Amino acid sequence: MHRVAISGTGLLTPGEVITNAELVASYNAYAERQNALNADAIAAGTAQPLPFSSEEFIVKASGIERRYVMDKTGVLDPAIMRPVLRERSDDELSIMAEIAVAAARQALEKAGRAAADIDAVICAASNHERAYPAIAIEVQQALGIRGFAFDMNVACSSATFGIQAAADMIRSGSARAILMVNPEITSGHHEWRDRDCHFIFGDVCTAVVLERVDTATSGNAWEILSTRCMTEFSNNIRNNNGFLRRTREGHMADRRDMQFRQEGRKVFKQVVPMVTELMLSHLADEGIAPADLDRMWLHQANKSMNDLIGAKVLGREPTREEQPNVLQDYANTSSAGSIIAFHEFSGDLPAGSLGVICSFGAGYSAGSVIVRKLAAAA
Ligand code: CO8
Repeated sequence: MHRVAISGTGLLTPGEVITNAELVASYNAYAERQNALNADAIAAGTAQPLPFSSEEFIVKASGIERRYVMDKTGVLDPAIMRPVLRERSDDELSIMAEIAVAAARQALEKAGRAAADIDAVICAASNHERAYPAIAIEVQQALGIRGFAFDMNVACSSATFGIQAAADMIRSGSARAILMVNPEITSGHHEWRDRDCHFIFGDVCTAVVLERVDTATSGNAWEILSTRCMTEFSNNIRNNNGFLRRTREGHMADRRDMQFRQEGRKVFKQVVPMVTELMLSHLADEGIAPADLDRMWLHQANKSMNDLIGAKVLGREPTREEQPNVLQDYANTSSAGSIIAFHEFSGDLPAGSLGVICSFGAGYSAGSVIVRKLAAAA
């Protein structure tokens, strides 16, 4: 069995930013417009007016201040309220593959690896832009990687489940090194017209190179000591869009359940204890005391949720260094969130530091990855 390390990460941040002020102004203009259109039904009591959103609520309830998106104009246009992305021909690189390739190049460079060193590509994301051929195979071809590639989806936990799958393959010898990419164009399956969740998501792509410890030469390589994944069925985060849509009467209409929807308060209450238990039992089974952790890179959905999980795991309030958040700048980027935190806040720690990458979200699903920083190769 081989020991496995994360030896490089990459981050592609889209060029367009939406602040809370811009988002709320656009949503409120949409609500006003809809209320004017439905004025008669609202006056007759047969329809409810759409409520207005507020910046104060968003920051207080979530900690989110802005988000990056692939297309700002469409999302903010009260007559559109979704990104408008150019259709590409079958011969062009697809948009998910394009951002994945950009993040992957960075991760490969950080790891000091070339395409020839990689044996497999995993595209782990909460939605894929088509059924087949796999986005991962397109990325594989674009980078000139041999071996095999596949897509996988475990919503917000796609990246940690992808790390476990990759680590197990490297450990057992079926691949020497694996590239995992997480292109998250959440803006495409988000519901920007729903006041209760319109502020939650952002777009981004992360990439991770995993290889054997004995080949890792990067100055920021982290051995994967242990991984643990769990799932527990819940309808509290759901999206009913799928390939059977056109087989069902009425499903081609603009239906609310064909985009992301959630019972946010229930998710908060149920996921916090679930994740705390996962992290604590995982650490205990590996003989690691929470007090020995130098850093936790948590899923980036909600600041209060992270504060609570961090405090329950450590038994005291974590410092910002111990538990860095990126959600104020990126919002929830689904599976990429904990990887962005790791990418931005792992290089400063000395060799021997211990940390946990932890994701949680729809499914429910949660993944915990315990890592220790390796000494730089001589
Ligand atoms: N502006 C003003 N007021 C608002 C707004 C708003 N935008 N939204 C809600 N309110 C009001 C409500 O109407 C309510 O009013 P009242 O008390 O009068 O009824 C009040 O504010 C409180 O509302 P909530 O109870 O909904 O507010 P919360 O404090 O619970 O905060 C959150 C809402 C921020 C959504 C919070 O519940 C949360 O973050 N929960 C956890 C969510 C989470 O972690 N989800 C993970 C899902 S993501 C995932 O797994 C990936 C899925 C795949 C990716 C999908 C990509 C699209």
